[in-house]
Amino acid sequence: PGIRDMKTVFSPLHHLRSVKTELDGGILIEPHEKPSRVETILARVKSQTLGEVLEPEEFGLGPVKRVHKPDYVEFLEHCWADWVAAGKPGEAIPAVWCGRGMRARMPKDIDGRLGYYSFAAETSISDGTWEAACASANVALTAQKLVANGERAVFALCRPPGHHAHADLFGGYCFFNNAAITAQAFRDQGYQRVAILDLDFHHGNGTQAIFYDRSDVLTISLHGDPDLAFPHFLGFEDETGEGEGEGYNLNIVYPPGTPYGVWSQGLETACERIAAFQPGALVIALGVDTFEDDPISFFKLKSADYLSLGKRIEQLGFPTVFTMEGGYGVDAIGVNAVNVMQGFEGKK
Ligand code: OKP
Ligand code: MG
Ligand code: ZN
Repeated sequence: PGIRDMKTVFSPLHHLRSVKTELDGGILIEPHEKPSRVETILARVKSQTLGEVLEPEEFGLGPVKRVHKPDYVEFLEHCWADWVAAGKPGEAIPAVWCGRGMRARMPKDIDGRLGYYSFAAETSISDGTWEAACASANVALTAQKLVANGERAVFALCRPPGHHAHADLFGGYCFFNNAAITAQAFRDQGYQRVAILDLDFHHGNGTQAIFYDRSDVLTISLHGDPDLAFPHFLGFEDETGEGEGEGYNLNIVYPPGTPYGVWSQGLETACERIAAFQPGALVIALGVDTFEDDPISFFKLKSADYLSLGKRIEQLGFPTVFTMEGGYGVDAIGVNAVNVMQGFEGKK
């Protein structure tokens, strides 16, 4: 297999995640993270004949539980049924958290458990969320298996996204951390070092937290300054890892209006760090919400910039899995995401 026929893994089961609500600005809006996002990207994969499109294999919960806590996985599986059984009229939305000075113990009541297992309120849960989250992890794990079996790079067209999910927290539209699950799968198959580079506009807080005290998985994220952008409570540049992991987390933050010419200097810094680390595999948490017209973000990347970005990642020379993260609102997310792959392939 060459690099000129990149495979895409995609599951139609993503449609099962079809919540009607996102809490935003004090009202419930139609979610930004909606099914048409990945259908737009898939259509572009096909119209550009990027390469074969495969459905995922079933990996079960084993590789998911290598990253996520069993009680969290159990909570997600039964959350919607528990919510309905409690007689709630709408979709499941957390509304209470363990604030400073309160006790971080898990309550029995579904409202209490929703708060215990989340860090934000914009991510509603309804029927099918669990199934779609499982399918999304299977998409990533299928891409991981293909790369472990010799593919140079594979595009995991995941939905829902994953990089905000911690070992036992959902939020930011994420439930299972697909990039972290992918990296851990490489580790469990004997890869000594794995790097995760998060290019989504938002900080990959879940990914950072999962590997924060480890030196075997290098985590790097470029993102909007958390003082001004979600997730607000993690992602600052003084977060460099702890214990064994000291020096193995790197955050590069940018202000509103950042264009590719500035952002790409951070990409260069990230690439140099990854090259020094010499991972056996690379996972790119790919968001295209860095685009100038993204409705919820504030960088100014243009469509052609995604070709350059893909080319730079290819130059690193490591076996690579791309997991799809954010990118909203506009038809251009198809062009932009696939431009990364075509830049990588050197086709355009
Ligand atoms: C998910 B991913 C907007 C607040 C932001 C959550 C953003 C989640 C982004 N009013 N809400 O990283 O693209
Ligand atoms: Mg990022
Ligand atoms: Zn994002």
